[in-house]
Amino acid sequence: MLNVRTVLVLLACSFGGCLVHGGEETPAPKLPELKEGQAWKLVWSDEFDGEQLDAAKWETPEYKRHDAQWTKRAAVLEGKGHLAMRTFKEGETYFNGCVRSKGRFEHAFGYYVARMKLQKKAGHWTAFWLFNSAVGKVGNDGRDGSEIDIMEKPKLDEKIHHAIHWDGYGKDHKSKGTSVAAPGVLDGWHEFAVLWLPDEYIFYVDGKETWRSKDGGVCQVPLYLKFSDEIQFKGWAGDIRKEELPDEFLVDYVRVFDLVDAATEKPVYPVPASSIPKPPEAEGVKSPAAPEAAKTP
Ligand SMILES: [Ca+2]
Repeated sequence: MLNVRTVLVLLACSFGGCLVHGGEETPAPKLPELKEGQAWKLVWSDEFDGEQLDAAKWETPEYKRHDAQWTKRAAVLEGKGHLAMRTFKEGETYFNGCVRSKGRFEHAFGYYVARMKLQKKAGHWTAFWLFNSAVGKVGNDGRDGSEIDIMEKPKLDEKIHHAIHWDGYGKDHKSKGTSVAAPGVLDGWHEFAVLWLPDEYIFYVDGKETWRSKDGGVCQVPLYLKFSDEIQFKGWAGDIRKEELPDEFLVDYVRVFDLVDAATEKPVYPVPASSIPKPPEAEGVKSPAAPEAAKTP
């Protein structure tokens, strides 16, 4: 029999699109206001339910990254509907991780939102970002590829960092970023998002606009999604060697929405095709190999 709370949750869900997993209620994200005749259409998501990270959506690269080792063991589902991104030490080696939708989902434009609970210890930083190897193309500003840092959290303060990087990571590297106030961000769950339009990026924390940017001329090519943790002993997040580990950050969901015409459900702007090769249509037809990315920065 339905109790009163269940009925209330079901009612709330039918209007707001919330989900209940792991016995915990997930509120629907606060999507930006729509113009007359427009709607949001969910095009990709992961709720992180179950026990195993979905390999059809994510890869988990393993290599030395700054002063730590990225390992699959640091990017796991913790069984309560969350992705747990862990930071730990074994012997003298620090481990953390990365998940990325490379080769699975690469998209341009739309609203990208994740609900996250941040780390508790200093000396490492959380990031939710969009990337592909085209960021390395020098010239044409960032239109031919930009790194979009939806959020980075390097310090245990009440701020969130947003940034755009383009034209590689060498002498031609350009970037623009900002730190914004985010009261209470170290406690509980928070939403981090970017609305990527063809002519502007608009960043959000908990559904409130925090920054607008047209830096780099706005990326026009599909990017993949990444969640990562990073450690630099002498970096902007402080020195992790002074901290007691383990630590972690959690991701409750990530969702990508296209801004569409409410009547036709077609995006209101042309969305460039993904560069992910399609499977062969007929037997004997070989699909082209995926272009190998340059060394991921
Ligand atoms: Ca460029």
